[in-house]
Amino acid sequence: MKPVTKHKQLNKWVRDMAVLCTPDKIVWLDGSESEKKRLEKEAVSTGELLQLNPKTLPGSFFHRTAQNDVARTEHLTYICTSKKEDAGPTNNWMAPKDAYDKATPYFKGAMKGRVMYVIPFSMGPVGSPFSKIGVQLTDSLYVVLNMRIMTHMTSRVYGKLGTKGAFTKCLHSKADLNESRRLILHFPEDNAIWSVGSGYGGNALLGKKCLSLRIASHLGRNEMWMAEHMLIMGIEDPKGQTTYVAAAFPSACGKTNLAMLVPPDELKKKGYKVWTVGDDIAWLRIDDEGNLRAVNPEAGVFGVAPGTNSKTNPNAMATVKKNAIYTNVLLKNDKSVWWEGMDGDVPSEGWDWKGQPWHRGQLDSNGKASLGAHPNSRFTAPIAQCPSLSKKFSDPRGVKISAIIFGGRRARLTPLVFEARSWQHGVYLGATMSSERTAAQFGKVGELRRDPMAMIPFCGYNMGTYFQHWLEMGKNLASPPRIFHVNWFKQDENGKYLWPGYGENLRVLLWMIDRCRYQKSATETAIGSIPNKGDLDLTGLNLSAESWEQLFEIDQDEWRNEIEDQKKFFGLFGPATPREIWAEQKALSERLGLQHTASSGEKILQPV
Ligand code: OXD
Ligand code: MN
Repeated sequence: MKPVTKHKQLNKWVRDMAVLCTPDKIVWLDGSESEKKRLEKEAVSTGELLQLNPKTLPGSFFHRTAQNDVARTEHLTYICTSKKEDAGPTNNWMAPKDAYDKATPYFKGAMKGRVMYVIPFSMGPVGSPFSKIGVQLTDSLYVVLNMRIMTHMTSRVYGKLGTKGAFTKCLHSKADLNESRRLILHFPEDNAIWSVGSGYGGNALLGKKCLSLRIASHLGRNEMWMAEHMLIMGIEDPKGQTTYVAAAFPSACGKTNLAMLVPPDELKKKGYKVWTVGDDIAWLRIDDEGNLRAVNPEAGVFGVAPGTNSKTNPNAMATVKKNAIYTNVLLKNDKSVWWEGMDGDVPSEGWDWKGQPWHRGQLDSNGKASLGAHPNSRFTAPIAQCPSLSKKFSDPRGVKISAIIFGGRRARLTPLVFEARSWQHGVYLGATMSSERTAAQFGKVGELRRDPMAMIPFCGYNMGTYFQHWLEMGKNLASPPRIFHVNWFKQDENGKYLWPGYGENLRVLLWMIDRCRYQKSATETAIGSIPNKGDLDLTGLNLSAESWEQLFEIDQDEWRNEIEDQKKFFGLFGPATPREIWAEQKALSERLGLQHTASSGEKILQPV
C-alpha cells in the first residue's frame, strides 16, 4: 500500500522499518468504523481474538496473551540516552547505538508472513495545545484494536502533521514473544520507541506508558509541563460547583475505582456527584493565569479486572458492557467472561486464562485455589462509555486542578489522609511515596517499593532532576494546587483494613475540597495537617473512635525507620537530589523530635 501522507520523514521511516521487518504488506489505517469491523473479522479469523456473546457482551472480544507475557516487564524496559546520568539510577539504561544494535536483529524479518499496520494517533484531543502525535507500526491486530480504544486514532492527525510536524516514532513487533528477545526501548533524544517480543498492553500499546509517560515526561521537562501517572476527577457539590483533583497511585492501587467513584447513598442524597476525566494518565500545563490545568491524553480504560464488580466499581462494569476487549480473564462456556471478585455466582466451569479447562473449587498443585483469571487480567473499553464521564473530558483546555493527591498501599505508617504544608513539602511527599507491590509488575507481591509520584517505572529521565522539575513547576504557578497524601490501605494489628475504601473515599475528598475552597481549619501534626475530629463527613458510616485513632496514629519508631529508608533512596541520586528535598526531610525529623543525622547524599549538598 502506498503512503497516505506527504510527510517525507514519516514516509521514509515507514519504508525503512518495513525493510528491516520485511512484512508481506503495509496497511495504512484511518481509524474509521468500517476499518474496525474489517480488522475485528480478520482477528477473529486468525484466532487472535474470539468474539464474545453478542447478546450479553455486544461488540466485545476476548484475547489470551502468551503465558510468559502477562505484565509490564520493567527489567527489560530501557531509557536510551547518550549520557547514563540522564536516565538516572532508577531506570535501566543503554546507549542509543547499543540499544538499536541489540534490538535490530530481533526486528529483522520479524514481520515476515504478517502485515505491518500503520496507526496514526493523537494523545489528547486532536488539535488541543496539550496533545502530541504518534505513529505506531505493529504486526499485532490485538494491538491495533486496543490502540483504537486507548488513543485518538484517526488519519486526521496526518493533516495536523502536514509535511514536517513532529511525531513519536513507535515501532512494535510481537516477533516470537520470546522473553529472552524482548525489549522495550525509549529514545527520548530521537522521539522514538522500539518494543519487541511482547504483546502485553503496557509493553505494546505504545501510546500509553511509553509515549504518554516516559517520552512525554522528557518532553514536559524541556517544555515546562508534566506527564504524570494520575487520574483526574471532578467532584460536584450540592451547589453545582465542581472541583477537579489529580491523584497518583502506583499500579493496581485503585486509580480506576477512585476515578469512577459512586458516592455512598448518604452523600448522593445530599447532592454530591463525581465526574471522571481520566483514570491513569494526566498531562498538566500552566495556563496564562498561572493555574495548573490537566487533560487525560487517553481515550479508553485499560483496567485490572479481578476485584472489579458492581460494588467496587459500578461505572467500570457499565463501561465494559459493550465494545470491550478482555485479556486473560476466564472464558465461560456461554462466551461471556468472569474473573475473581466479579458479581454473582462463581461459574461452575470454563476456560482459565491459560486456556485450560477450569471448574469451581479447582486447586493448583500447591493445594491453593486455582485462578480462573490472571491477577493482572484486563479490560479495555472506550472511556466515552463510562456513565460518569465528565463533560470536560474533551475540552482542549483541560480542567483546572485544585488538589493533587499522592497515595500508596501501606499496611502501617501513613495515616488515612494528611495535607502538605506547602508545594515544596508536597513535592517531598510525592518523592517519598512508597507502596507494597501488586500484580501489575513483575516481582514479589507485598514487598515495599519506593515509588515517587507513582512514576518509578515511567519517568523518562533522571528522577532527581524530575523532583527539581516539580519544584520549578511550583515556582511558575500563581496559585499552586494543595497537595495531600492518602492511604486507603492501613490495617490494624490483625491485618484488617481500618477504612472501608471505594465509594467511602469521597468523604476524604470532600474534606480536601473544604480545605481548598473554604480554607477550613485542620489539626497540625509533625507530618502535615489532618482533619479535626468531626470534620470528615462520616454520616451513615460506622467508624469507631478506636479506628479513627489508629487511622491517624503517628508512630515515632515507624517514622524513624521510614526516614532512614528514604535517606538511602535519595542518596541514590547523589547531587541530582534537590536541596529542597533534603531540607524537607530534615525539617520533618525535627518536627518528629528525632535526632537528625545527615546522610552521605545530603552532606554533598550541605552549604559549607
Ligand atoms: C497500568 C499500570 O496498566 O500502571 O496502568 O500498570
Ligand atoms: Mn497505570
